[in-house]
Amino acid sequence: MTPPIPTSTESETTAAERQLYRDFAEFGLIPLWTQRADLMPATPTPRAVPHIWHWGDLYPLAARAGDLIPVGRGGERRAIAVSNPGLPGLPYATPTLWAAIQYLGPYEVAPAHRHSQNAFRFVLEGEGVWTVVDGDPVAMRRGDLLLTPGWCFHGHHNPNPRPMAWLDGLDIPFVAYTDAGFFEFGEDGVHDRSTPHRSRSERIWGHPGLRPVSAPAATANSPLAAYRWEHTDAALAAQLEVAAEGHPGVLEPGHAAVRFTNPTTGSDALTTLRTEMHRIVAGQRTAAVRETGSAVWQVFEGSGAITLDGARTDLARGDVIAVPSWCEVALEARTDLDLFRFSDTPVFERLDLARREYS
Ligand code: 1HN
Repeated sequence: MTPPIPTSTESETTAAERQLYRDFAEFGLIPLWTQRADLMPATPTPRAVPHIWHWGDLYPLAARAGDLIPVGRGGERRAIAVSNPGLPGLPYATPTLWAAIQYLGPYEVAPAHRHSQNAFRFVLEGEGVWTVVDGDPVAMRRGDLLLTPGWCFHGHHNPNPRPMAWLDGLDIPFVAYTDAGFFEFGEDGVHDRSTPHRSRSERIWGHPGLRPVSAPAATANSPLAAYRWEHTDAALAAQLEVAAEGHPGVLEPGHAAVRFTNPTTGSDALTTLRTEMHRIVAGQRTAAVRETGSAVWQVFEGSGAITLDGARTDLARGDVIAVPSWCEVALEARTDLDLFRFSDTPVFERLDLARREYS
């Protein structure tokens, strides 16, 4: 068969079309019909990929930074972000979440500042640093979640001869993408170097089911600066205990979970970040689930494995895992397995973009 010979009308159309596309470009326009499948895929197609960083690699590198790189005004923090291989060159765990290991050496101080971005610290190991949040010194200990809500001044100081490292989580990529960020320096260093066991915020807000009558009805972010491991641990243990007695109260058999909430609203502790602790009993496996929005997990204690879109990897204490949107996740516990998880889910729920599917 001979190929069709273009008619003069067709070649003119083609020349006219080519000129049309050149003119679109010149006037800063892009037509939908060349882009539709990329703009609106049938299901999410994240650039971020599932990825695991091992604590055994993170900690020694942070310690080396501790020996070589001072902490002070300008850089502000000795925080080393995980960079998702699907987002090359960006200090982002996922398109919306920042996760970093931060290292503070003996007697070091990270100067006070504030920013629009919400932040928290989660302590895998060690203790002995105080984070001072709007003038309130908050002790950091293993298993604790410490909040630094957006626009609160905060600095850290280590009055001890031992270094300390922890996981920082922030909504930096989300705030960057939405051009919503502001930043301000605070006092140089941290003036209040006192070291109370309990912060003022915990003394006011840290009593289950009780709120001060004089406090504002609701605040967007939680006024409780510290969620202590002893409470988290007790809540998880009690869920499993109640389930073992034959009553409902856990997610799935052998899988307990708690969410850190704002005591003034019952919603997530931070407006942009969901924070949770999960406990999976040895030998149990969670159902495979995919969700819109992305998450980062850190193994707090125990060992097991995670399967991400069908690829299974062993997990050890301290491992940090990036889970992109719509990636199928299943966890299995070899020993009892405690995992901290944070995600951007509150944003997706507010915008009615949250979806979840069990396989
Ligand atoms: C920050 O203020 C902290 O306060 C940690 O510890 C990480 C990353 C970027 C910008 C500010 C902290 C940060 C950060």
